[in-house]
Amino acid sequence: MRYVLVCTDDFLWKLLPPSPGFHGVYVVSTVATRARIARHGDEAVAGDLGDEAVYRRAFRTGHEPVIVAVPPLRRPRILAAIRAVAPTAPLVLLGDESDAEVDAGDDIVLPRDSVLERVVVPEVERAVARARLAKIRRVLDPAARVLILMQDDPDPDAIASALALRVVLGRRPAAAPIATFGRITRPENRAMTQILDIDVEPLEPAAVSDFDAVAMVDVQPSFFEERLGDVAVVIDHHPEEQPVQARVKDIRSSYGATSTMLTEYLRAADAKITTRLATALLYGIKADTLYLERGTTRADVEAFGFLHPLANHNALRRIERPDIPDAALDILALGIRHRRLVDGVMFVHLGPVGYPELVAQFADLFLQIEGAEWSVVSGLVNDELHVSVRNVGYVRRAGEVVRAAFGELGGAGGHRAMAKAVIPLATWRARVGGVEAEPLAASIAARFRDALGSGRAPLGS
Ligand SMILES: [Mn+2]
Repeated sequence: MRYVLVCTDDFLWKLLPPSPGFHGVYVVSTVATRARIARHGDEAVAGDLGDEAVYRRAFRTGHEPVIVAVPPLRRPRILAAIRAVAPTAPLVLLGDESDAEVDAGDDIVLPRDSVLERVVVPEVERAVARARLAKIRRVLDPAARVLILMQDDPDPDAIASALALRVVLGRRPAAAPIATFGRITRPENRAMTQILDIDVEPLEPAAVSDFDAVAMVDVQPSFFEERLGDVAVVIDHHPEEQPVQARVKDIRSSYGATSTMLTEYLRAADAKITTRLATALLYGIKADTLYLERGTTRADVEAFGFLHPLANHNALRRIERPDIPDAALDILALGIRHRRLVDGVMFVHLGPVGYPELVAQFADLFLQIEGAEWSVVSGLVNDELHVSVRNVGYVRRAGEVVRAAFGELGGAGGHRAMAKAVIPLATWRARVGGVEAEPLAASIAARFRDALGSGRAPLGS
């Protein structure tokens, strides 16, 4: 795009020199300045900035964006001259201390503060990240084998952060394995490691001594029962409840996700961010912040915006919506046949199901049925009754209703739009009644409707 840059001297030429995406004509006051700019092969015109004539030579279409940096006292005449030639050109004024009083009309005034805020501060933050990174590398680079340790049932934020740390350190998997003392239980998290091909190793605590250094992500030493000895690096966003003993610690509890912190490290390091890594980090931020709804800072939104175009959204969809096994379709068919939609609540009892996640998956599915504001899907898994609840989001909090309906019988809770209860069948038999399909479904619906009806006020009022 061609610009018209207006300034008495060569300040704008020095501040905004021509570049591949940015070229134009510098409008200056003196022939000497024009000559200096022209000697460098750049385009300039000279003349009285308060006179239309110089702008007739500078503009070609009259629609070129204009950037103006001139002393405040001369501004009114100069702007009038520009407007006489190019009345509709987009115009940005570089401001100064007197700008509070300037009425710029439709023009944009770029206050001096914003240069600090938009140009200097982000670069300072990058420099801070680089300095932190240098500290981490000084501690970890001498180690032949670095253990990247996550919590016992690692979640997407932990897994993505671990993968990112390995890239930040420029290490191959063997030189920095990603490990947990526990195992990954949630199916979406297992799907994440499979679809994105991330190697998470189960590790015995005793094996920690085989490594030359331990780096923790999304977790702190005090979260472990095991004693871990010397910890080299801790990068985490959980509040520091006990002082963390580590050679380098970076704990930012205002952040929604450790993945956000690692995204900053990757950018500071100018590391190559593959599609796989971007997808993992984006999922890490999404999962920990409930799609930027919970505990989100500007940094999380910034990292999210940076990663979004780099990620594989097909892979993300496959992770978030796990496959439904063929055998589950018969269970689904049974559920569909016995479904009941009552006052906007879709009740479905599936009977015995192979594993608990199917109940949750079908709860998502049944919420899509026309007229359903809630879906309440139940199933029997081993000796437990699982109830998954979803709602459209603008009604009462799901977690609250589920606690009221089932809290006295077992584990129950959740968030605004999703919740679940898990009740031992023995408790249900003793306290409520039969666990055969019909009485069970009827009791679940009755308890849920009671809880829903007894709510004090709908959400948002
Ligand atoms: Mn986290």
